[in-house]
Amino acid sequence: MIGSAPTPPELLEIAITVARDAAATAHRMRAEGVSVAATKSTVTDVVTAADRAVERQVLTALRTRRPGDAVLGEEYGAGETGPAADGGVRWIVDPIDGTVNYLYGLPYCAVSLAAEVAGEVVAGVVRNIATGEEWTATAGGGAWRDGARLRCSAETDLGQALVATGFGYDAGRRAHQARVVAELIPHVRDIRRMGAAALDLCLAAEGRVDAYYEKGLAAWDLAAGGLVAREAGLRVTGLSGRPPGPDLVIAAPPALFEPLHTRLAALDASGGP
Ligand code: LIP
Repeated sequence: MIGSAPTPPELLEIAITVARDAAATAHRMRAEGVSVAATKSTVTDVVTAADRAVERQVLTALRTRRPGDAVLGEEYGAGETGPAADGGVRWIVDPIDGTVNYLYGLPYCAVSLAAEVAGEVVAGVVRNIATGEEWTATAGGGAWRDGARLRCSAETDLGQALVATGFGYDAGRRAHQARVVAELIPHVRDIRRMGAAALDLCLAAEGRVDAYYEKGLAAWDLAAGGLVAREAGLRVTGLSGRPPGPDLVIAAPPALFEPLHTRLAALDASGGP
């Protein structure tokens, strides 16, 4: 690696340019008609031609702007560039988060792109493909949507909290997650299942939901939205002090974190298939 890594604002500028172009391509391909190209972990875990085309476009753009950087993507993994050099930059991309929504034409899907330096996410952008809403953040630089600085919910009563969550593609896991929701729902205001983790985290960042949790997220679902959420004041962790990851992600304002964490731990939210 030559010289030091760019600053978080410099990486964010690249991420925004690349994500906007990617979202435009996804939007155009949706208008032209989209179908299932293949399935992945289960028959309901679909990938469309647009997921692949958009990730390819992001890879090419990053290779041009930042030739030596590593890229980890949902569709092509890390295979295209290999791991990041020591202290180097790794980009983490979900070309279309909320692919099932995208397939059905529901306006809740996003391009998510984050830059990680020495293992820490330092810049991220989440752009809704249908609405054009754009959330950005840099480590220590705050979280923003369309030029407005974001602060998470000030709600202090879990019983009044609107909580977002999601379900996996495996039927057994969905059954376990549904049991957790069934036990949790009497103790919160209501549940929202909207279908895209990156957007759920961004809505929590600006208090359009009060909190979010989900089991089964991959790095690309979490990287950019997780930074936006943290920079807006949310605690974003796993269960029992573990880092946020596939076992469980909990994103909640400080006042709601412990009561929500206690309920989710008691309900074995990180358990099941
Ligand atoms: C989706 C996540 C969502 C989850 C879905 C799926 P994808 O990611 O964003 O939160 O509930 O099961 O994992 O597959 O659309 O990139």
